[in-house]
Amino acid sequence: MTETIIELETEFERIIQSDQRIEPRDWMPDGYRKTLIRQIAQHAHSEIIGMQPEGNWLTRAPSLRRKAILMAKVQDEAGHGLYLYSATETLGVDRAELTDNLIEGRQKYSSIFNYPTLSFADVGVIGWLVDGAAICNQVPLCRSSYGPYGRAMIRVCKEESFHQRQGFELLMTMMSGTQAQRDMVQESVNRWWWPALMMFGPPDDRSPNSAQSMAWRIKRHTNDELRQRFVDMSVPQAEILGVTFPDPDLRWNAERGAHDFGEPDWDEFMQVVKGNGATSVERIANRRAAHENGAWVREAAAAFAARTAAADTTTSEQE
Ligand code: FAQ
Repeated sequence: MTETIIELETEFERIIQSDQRIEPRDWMPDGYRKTLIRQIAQHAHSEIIGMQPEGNWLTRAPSLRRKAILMAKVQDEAGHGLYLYSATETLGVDRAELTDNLIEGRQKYSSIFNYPTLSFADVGVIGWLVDGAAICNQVPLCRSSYGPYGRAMIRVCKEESFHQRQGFELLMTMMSGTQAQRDMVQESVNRWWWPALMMFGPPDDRSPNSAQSMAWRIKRHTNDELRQRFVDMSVPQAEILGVTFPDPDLRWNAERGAHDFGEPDWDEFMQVVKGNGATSVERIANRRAAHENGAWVREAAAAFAARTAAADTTTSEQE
């Protein structure tokens, strides 16, 4: 028996070290399974809760075109949540259980969705910076060692890239408008910049999961590496737009070949992660209400499935 477990562990390690994929039916250590469930569920919840901040502007989009674009984007986020819940289900947990974990506060979702969307410019800035940060973090996850997660991420990333471009295009339009529109964009960038940097998670020396997740090749880069990549990517884009980031320490460091930047407020991050963000209570209350209001749909679908299965059994018995 012990020998068998050693053999299974050796085979698992061989697959990881040779950059192949672990698939649902493969043996995996309990810790690997738990880590994946934690991360993928948190990611799925983020996509679903992430529909709310932008959804807030659907009824007030300034034109039919902007409304259609926004509606399509918000629907895409729902799709991402569903692929990710499906990926989590391959690890042996039920989606209903994950939803309960979210609305009962037992599982997290991204800190970024606990901030309010105060102007329509926020729709553009979320597309540009939040989807931009999401892409930076998620492109390496396409090579995550767990097959269903990596494959789900490929489509998610394609759609997120499109979202990022729509955000940038919206902001370019506003920046070539009136002074009031330009001010609205800058004010929005000022509010979202630091929360966007926090999306990458705590600094590496305070990230308890990174080392093991990197060893298992679930994560491919540390939180700080990805944060740096995002800053370097965003600075030239801000110059093209004509906006600045609210960080007096942000400057090019020729020696490092990268930008130096200030420290995000990690106390604020911890507060938000603990559920004390500006909109934390509202986000979960909305999700809970949507779940409760959808109970009749789930019951109807289950009743229909049971009736169809019973009819199939009767037909096959008669044949
Ligand atoms: N917010 O040890 P680490 C999107 C927690 S999708 C809240 O570094 P790890 C699309 C972490 O869970 C955005 N909690 O953790 C969209 C852990 O707590 P635990 C979501 C956070 O897992 C765009 C503790 O802190 N993306 O935006 C956060 O190795 C627009 C210690 O941290 C993903 O989920 C945070 N920001 O690294 C939708 C990507 N950061 O569980 C709508 C996949 C950390 O031990 C509109 N996830 N924590 O109690 C990941 O890459 C990783 O999970 C990290 C965190 C990098 C987020």
